[in-house]
Amino acid sequence: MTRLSLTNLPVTPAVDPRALSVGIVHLGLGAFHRAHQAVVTEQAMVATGETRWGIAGVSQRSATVRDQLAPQDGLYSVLERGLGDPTVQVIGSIRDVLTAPEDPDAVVARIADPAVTVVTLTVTEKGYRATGTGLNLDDPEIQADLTGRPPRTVVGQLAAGIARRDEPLTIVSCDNLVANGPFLRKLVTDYFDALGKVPETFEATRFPASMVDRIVPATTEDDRAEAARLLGVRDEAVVVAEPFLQWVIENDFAGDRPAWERGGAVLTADVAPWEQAKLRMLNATHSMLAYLGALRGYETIAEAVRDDELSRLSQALMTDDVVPTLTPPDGLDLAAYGASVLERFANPALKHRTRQVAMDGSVKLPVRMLGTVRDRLAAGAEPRTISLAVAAWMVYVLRTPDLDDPQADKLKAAVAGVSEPAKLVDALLAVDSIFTPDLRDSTVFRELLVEHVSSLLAGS
Ligand code: CS2
Repeated sequence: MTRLSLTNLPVTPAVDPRALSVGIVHLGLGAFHRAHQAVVTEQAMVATGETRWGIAGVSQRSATVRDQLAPQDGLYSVLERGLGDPTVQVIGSIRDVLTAPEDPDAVVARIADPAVTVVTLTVTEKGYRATGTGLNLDDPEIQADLTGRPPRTVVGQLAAGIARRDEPLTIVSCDNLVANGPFLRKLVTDYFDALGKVPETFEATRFPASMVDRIVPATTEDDRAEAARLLGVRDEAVVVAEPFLQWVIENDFAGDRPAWERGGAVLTADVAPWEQAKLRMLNATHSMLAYLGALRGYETIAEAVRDDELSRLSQALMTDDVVPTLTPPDGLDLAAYGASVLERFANPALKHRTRQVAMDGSVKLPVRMLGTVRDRLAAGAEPRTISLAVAAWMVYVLRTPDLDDPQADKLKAAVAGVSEPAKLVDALLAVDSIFTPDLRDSTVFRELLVEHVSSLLAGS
């Protein structure tokens, strides 16, 4: 079958890709970016007629995405799977693809390009190479970047790009982190401090926070076949997504930016309440369903949330533990939001695997679960269901031989040979890159964990 490309265009992209110039660099060219920011950016250009917001996407590890996109002139499709028939849309906003390990200098040169005024990032939690409080200066890749080699880490790339610019830049983190913008600013500051020199343009560099939301499971061969059926041409780079898409961005830019609000995003003065509601309600419940679901043998999140008990627990997690910790953003009804999250999870067409959501627990738990635990303990409450979610992760770590986690070796070593509930809880609570002393020392939390781990271990 012929391959999607500019000369084989079954569905015309909403903008003419040939007319676009690059104004944005995106670090982390995974499926999420292609189903989210790249779509909103394209829609913003359609609405305004602007052509200067083409994207140069950077893959941080392998050349797979470049090899998929290059023969297709950067084009790819988004296969939307909702309750009705799937639909497909061809996206043309990605105009250049770089593979960082092959040419790290080219990445820095792109960030330094005066035509580029915005850098966006989706590099996942672990891509930031942070400790709980700042940049992980013990990370060997950070140390190697600090010696002055062409940078390989995200923070190193940003710092080198900023140092080469005359005009200030805006850097928008689009990862699921608490206060992602200020957090990234702190990491880049730590990097410059370790270097011992801060470039003049850093002062004016902006790091707006942003909240992103769209469920984007890994693409399967079935999805590629479905897209080919709908398009009539083969697309190796297709991404799958639910119909829902949300992007809330703090309106704090150093220079020009795309009119993302014309492409469906919300620009606001304060992202924090949106972000907190999303991380604590959606992402925490997602993770709990992933761990409990995987332990019950469910392949997908949709199967897990259709289990009556897991559905009830999801509801309890949000209502009893999370909602009391939140200050909702204006106009957001938290009960309705929770119900809509569960409906989205139940979408049977998405086939989002529990294993995929379960990965990288060591960096996800602190962001999506432990803040809720801390707040409930401080309020003198018993955080029952959120503790079950943490306990499910503990049992998952114990039971999963090929754990997919940046700290897998450390976690597996901690639980090796452990079979008693209290020992499992203590072994994992002692991992100080995940649990802070206040949590480790809480008898209420520990007792809840031991109780839940006991019943999970006994249950199968
Ligand atoms: C998920 C998220 O894999 C995960 O950890 O919880 O990727 C989730 O699908 C997105 O944040 C939804 O916006």
